[in-house]
Amino acid sequence: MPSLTLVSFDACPFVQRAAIMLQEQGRAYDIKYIDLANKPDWFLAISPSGTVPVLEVDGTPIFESAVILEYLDETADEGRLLPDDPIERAKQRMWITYISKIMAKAWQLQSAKEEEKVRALAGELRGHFEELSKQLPSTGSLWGGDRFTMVDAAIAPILQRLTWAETLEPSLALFEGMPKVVAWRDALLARPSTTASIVHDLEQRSGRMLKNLGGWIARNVES
Ligand SMILES: N[C@@H](CCC(=O)N[C@@H](CS)C(=O)NCC(=O)O)C(=O)O
Repeated sequence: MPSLTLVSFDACPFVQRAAIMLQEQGRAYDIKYIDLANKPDWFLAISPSGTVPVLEVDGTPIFESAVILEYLDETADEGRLLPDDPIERAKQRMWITYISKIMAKAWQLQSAKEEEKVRALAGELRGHFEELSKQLPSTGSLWGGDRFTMVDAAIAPILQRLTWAETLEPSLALFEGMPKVVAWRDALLARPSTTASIVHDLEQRSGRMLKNLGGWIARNVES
């Protein structure tokens, strides 16, 4: 098996996608944390867009979280997550792309300084979750029913952060009236791979980071 090193920033949901996949597969890996505010030269040499995650495979860098997920799936010992049928594979890839766009909006909601902007983004996010809700199966609480899929790995970090955002500002009601999405969120947040893929105090650290950025939802967080 090749040696795997995940180049990481501890609060990054895109890194967490890769860490969830590694945890689900039970693979051994090292983590190298970098400071995104002060990117080292060795990092910029392997990540042309300057973003984490990067997965180093025996020293070869792979960047872009969705590509890393696919690499890990293709090299799994057993239990591939992407199905054999090309249409079913395309469906997972297209919803992962959709979710990646939601992640950008979720970050804007967490860091926006004005309440009005936060409320508008919350409305847009509710629309996206309604769309996802229509795709969820009628039985089981995961994207694939009882089966964990790559879509689950891709969305878990953002469902986790938006749940933390709601703890700070319950009136956001991001999942109100969407029982299937709530069950999906609860199942993913309770999964060992979700908890094991982050530093244990990330919720508190993220709250302080958002407060320092002037985020409206974090206005009451103690610094
Ligand atoms: N499309 C990229 C997005 C990764 C991304 O935006 N990572 C953020 C941290 S969460 C980053 O590295 N930002 C650094 C920067 O933009 O300077 C992926 O899926 O890997």
